[in-house]
Amino acid sequence: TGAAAFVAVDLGASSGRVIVGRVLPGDAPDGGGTRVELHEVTRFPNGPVEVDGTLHWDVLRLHQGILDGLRAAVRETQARGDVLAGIGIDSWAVDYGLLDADGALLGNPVHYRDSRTDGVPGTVYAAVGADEHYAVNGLQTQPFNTEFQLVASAGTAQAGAARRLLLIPDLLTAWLTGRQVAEVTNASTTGLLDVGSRQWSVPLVARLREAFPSLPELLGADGLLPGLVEPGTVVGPLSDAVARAVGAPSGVPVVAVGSHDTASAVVAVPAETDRFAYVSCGTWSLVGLELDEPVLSAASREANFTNELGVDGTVRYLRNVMGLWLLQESLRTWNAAGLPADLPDLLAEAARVPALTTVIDVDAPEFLAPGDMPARIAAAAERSGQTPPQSQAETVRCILDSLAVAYRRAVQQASELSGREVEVVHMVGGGVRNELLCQLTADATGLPVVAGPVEGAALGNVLVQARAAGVLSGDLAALREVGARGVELRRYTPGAGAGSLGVEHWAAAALRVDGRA
Ligand code: LFR
Repeated sequence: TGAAAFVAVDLGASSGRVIVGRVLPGDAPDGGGTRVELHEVTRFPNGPVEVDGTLHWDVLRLHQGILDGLRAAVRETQARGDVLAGIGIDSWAVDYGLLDADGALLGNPVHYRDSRTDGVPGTVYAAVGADEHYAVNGLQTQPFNTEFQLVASAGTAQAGAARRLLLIPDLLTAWLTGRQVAEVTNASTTGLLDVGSRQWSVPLVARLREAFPSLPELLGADGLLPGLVEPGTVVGPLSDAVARAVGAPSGVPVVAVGSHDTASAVVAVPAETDRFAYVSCGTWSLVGLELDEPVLSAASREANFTNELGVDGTVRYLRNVMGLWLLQESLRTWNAAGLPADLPDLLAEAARVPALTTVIDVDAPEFLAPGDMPARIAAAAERSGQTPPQSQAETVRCILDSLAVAYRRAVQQASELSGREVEVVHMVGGGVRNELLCQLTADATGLPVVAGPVEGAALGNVLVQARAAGVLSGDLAALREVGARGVELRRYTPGAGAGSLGVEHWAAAALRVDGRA
């Protein structure tokens, strides 16, 4: 008989992927040596669509991409004689679709980089304090947190007509199954969850509705928010209509995985000790630790560390670093201006630019919105009294060095604020293909870097499904062992790159970025 095959739908800000994970038994007599083989079936572009000055997601196009991917995955699985044993969807966090009383989508979901939330956190915190928030939700302040999006849109006709709010993966899951849930890892990015109880916070929501009476009802029988489920819960079988449309057998379970992509990516970190930090490296870089309990101290809040929920009762204690968005948006700007910009060439050239020539604070809010990124980087360099990058390669080098400086700060601070020692940095996600960035991360942190898997979120998605189906068993460590077996890992040693600088240079650069040197 064939292998158990699971479909992982992993939606990123710049592309969506449908990936099949086959769980292959090992040849050890005790069944040991089980591994997962990942195979990308389809990939489709994703990105913001601006209409009338508002940035949206083209969520119907994403749904179509999922259907096309499922159809191809079913065909492949059948050709191999495998058994299609589950489907799970993960995506970026915070964004949502609103449904009316008939269950119809009210407009296209708004993109988290839209400017409608500019200034909103300040308004909200003036009414319900930042400290009061953090004590309950443990969440970082980002202008795009779901809570702030809801306040920004309160009183609109659309909000008035809304009867249900579904986060993006939950919305797409509902379109596959007809069932509405809120998966908890992603719900933890809304701002409305109690990080300790892993339940919607009744008191915090009440305080918000008191302060902003035009906010719609959120909780209770008439509330917008559906019931919560933990990762590993079967939401329901693929609906008959969808099963027919994609040629799938009936009854394939659709599973709530760690539906926040970062939660799935952290499951796939091939850690062998609990003294690890991770950098989940895609459009964003999520840098932090896996903990058993949230860190809710004032110092943690001031450092804007977030306590997002992970699989199996864990907490993802991390900071959002602006990530490869800076590079993606630079390439887009150059291409739009008709300048040749080939990433492999630029990276090769950037590797020859001396390290730490120019470093900027990548997390400055001015980098969040789409637009001319090289110009914003040059302006930031100039403002801090440095020579702005003079070429595309220098701009790329400035981005990579500055990301590595930000990783260094985040790893150090996470360790200090939580009291957890860190011995190794794991990099997962598409960004690990960038070898220069991996080496710079080792140099900057002074720690060994283990890079891989590239499709971290998809692997974590498959591992959680496989356990829910009873094909795998055990705790996160057991899942990680299985996951690590199927992937190629690369190791980077601090100081070992051509032109690597010692860690003291990175410490000095971090002070420069902080304006303390
Ligand atoms: C990464 C990510 C981050 C979240 C950001 C916006 O893809 O999910 O974790 O902060 O996107 O949703």
